[in-house]
Amino acid sequence: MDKKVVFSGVQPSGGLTIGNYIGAIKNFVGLQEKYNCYYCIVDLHAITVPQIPKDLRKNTLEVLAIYLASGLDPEKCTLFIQSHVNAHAELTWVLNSISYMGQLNRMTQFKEKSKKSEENLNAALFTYPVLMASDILLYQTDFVPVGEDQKQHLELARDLAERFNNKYSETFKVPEPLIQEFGAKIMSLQEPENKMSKSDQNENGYILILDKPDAIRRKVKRAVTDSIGEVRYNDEQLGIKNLMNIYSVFSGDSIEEIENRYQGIGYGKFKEDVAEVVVQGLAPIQERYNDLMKNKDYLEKVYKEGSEKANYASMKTLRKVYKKVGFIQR
Ligand code: ATP
Ligand code: LTN
Repeated sequence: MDKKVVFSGVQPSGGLTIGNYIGAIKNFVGLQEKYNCYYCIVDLHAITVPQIPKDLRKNTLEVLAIYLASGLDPEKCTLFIQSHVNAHAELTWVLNSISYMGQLNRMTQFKEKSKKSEENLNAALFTYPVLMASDILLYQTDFVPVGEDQKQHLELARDLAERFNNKYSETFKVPEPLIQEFGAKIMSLQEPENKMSKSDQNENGYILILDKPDAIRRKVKRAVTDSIGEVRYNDEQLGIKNLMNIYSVFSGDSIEEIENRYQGIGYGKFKEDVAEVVVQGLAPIQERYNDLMKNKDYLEKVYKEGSEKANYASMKTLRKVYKKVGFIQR
């Protein structure tokens, strides 16, 4: 009955990359056996950058189908769409009232994304982390599995929980990040000093979970490496290091095994093998994905049942919050 709670979310802001898969979704699957897990498709977050409505709808279902195809089971965890659960936007408003502009201004993701938005910077991009804190805190979450890039946002969620608890009395559980040691940051294939990102202008920088085998082979072949010519795991060879991480995650082989296997063998053969393990690893997910996308009724059933469960759980917390801040009960 008293299982610990896990919460995480993925934005439907475009095709998901193997970075999203390795850093986040793959780990969601194991956690559903032991914890009470909520996995959300955060469409409210997605509109902090411009979206085409028709694509947003399509991408939202796509994330749900990828969740399911990766092994998330709606009998074991709650899968839902953020905009279907009103409490997320409502708690954000309350938490905005205790958020400091200065702290939000220091968020790396805000600084980076605001550089990219040329003219009118929108306010939602600024309060993005407050919405993320609301997602997490509504479910009295214990653990939040995310990639390395979300660490700072999680710190903010913890701060807001503590600040609210101190101001109004104990209300929120203070969540812990779950960031794996390995694969928490998959890098761009073109600029291995930057994270692999689905919003990258250059499509050779990322591999999508739904990329066709030929595309995967082509992208890995073009991946930036170095002139050293040895498959070794170190920070002088960021491109190779990244490919080794990817290889290791998809094959299950250790870094040491990979180093030994490719001693004295050039990058050409290594890259071919990396591409092959990725192709093989993604094939069953792609197959299940294609079947699921043919069954829209099933997808609808999953997200409707999910939002009912999420609504119930989140309203419990929101009611407490409203009472504590002094709103009259409806
Ligand atoms: P964008 O790249 O468009 O800014 P994103 O992929 O970072 O978006 P989300 O889709 O919300 O944003 O990310 C979902 C999860 O995937 C998060 O837990 C995030 O930390 C993780 N993630 C994203 N990119 C990587 C990566 N390159 N390596 C590891 N984990 C990643
Ligand atoms: N900001 C996250 C996505 C996200 C999230 C969350 C992750 C939104 N709400 C709650 C964990 C918990 C990102 O990866 N870009």
